[in-house]
Amino acid sequence: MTTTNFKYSVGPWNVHEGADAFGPEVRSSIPVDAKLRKFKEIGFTGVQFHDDDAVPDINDLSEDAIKVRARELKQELDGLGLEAEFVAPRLWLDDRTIDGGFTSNSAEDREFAIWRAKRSIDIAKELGTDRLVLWLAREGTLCAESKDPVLGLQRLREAANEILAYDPTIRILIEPKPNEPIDRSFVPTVGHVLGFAAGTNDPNRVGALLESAHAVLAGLEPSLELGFCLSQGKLWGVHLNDQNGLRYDQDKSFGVENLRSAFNQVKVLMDNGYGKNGEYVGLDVKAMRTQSIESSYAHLENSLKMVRLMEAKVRKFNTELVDRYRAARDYEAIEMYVMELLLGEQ
Ligand code: XUL
Ligand code: MN
Repeated sequence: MTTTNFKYSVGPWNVHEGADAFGPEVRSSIPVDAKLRKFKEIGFTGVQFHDDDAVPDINDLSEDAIKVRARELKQELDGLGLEAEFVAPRLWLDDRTIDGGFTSNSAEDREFAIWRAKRSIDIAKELGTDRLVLWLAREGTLCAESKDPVLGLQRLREAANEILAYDPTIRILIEPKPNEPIDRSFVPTVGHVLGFAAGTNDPNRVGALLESAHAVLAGLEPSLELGFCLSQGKLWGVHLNDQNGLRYDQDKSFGVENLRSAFNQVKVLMDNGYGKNGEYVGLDVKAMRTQSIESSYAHLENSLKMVRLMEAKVRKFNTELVDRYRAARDYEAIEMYVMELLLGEQ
């Protein structure tokens, strides 16, 4: 029987006010400390932070003041029995990152991006984590000819090397996404991430965070993308969620679109001992805009429940039976067995 000691994590942005590209907020804001308490109550032990989730108004503070604020947050987390999983510089909101951060055509803007990445490392160290997540939101093109793709990758490599040199213990987890907000990303998939990692000054400290929806947006199957990273010892984080095909990034609750894929995602994690080096099972899910403030956390509770239900299905999976079907090359039988397992008929 496969056992797990999965630890679960979530970010403050996963409880939000419901604004989308076409309409404003529909729910009032919930203060971060209230969110943290609720996360713990629901069953999360890890918290994912953007730099400015951890230290609001980060651009206006001195480097020392940023560390002081981060230390205060660490105390709060300790008090709640929570851990910081990672810190990610929010490099897509500022006026100075309109054209991207590390790959912006403006040298001044690239410098700002590096400054934020270094401050994120300072915060991470204060919070007791060695994980820096880079979602490369605007590192790509809206207009194909606006950036040289080779120079873009070189700039990204220089940035990664500067980050690696800034702190000898920090690990970079690149979270790829093929599009949105940009049209085309320079690093659209985990395959690109691992190729990119190999060209940095310390490939052992550059790995991947795979988000299910982002793999679907690239037309790829998330469980295979997870398997690819696991086969290289490079799956250092996950953002489980779901996505209905090639649309805007939906961040749906885990498993609500594709049960079989959800099952296979949990299975590949469990079969390969994901978590044994302290990795978290992270969620990156959004509440639907229709929901009232009272159900601000339902998508998190539901996603967690779905992961756990899938864990139970994986434990029930009859490996001996499937091995026999494999030997007989009876793949129709395997397929039906999995359907019945998921439908509760096994
Ligand atoms: C964006 C996304 C981000 C990252 C963290 O699509 O997934 O929330 O996970 O910056
Ligand atoms: Mn994500």
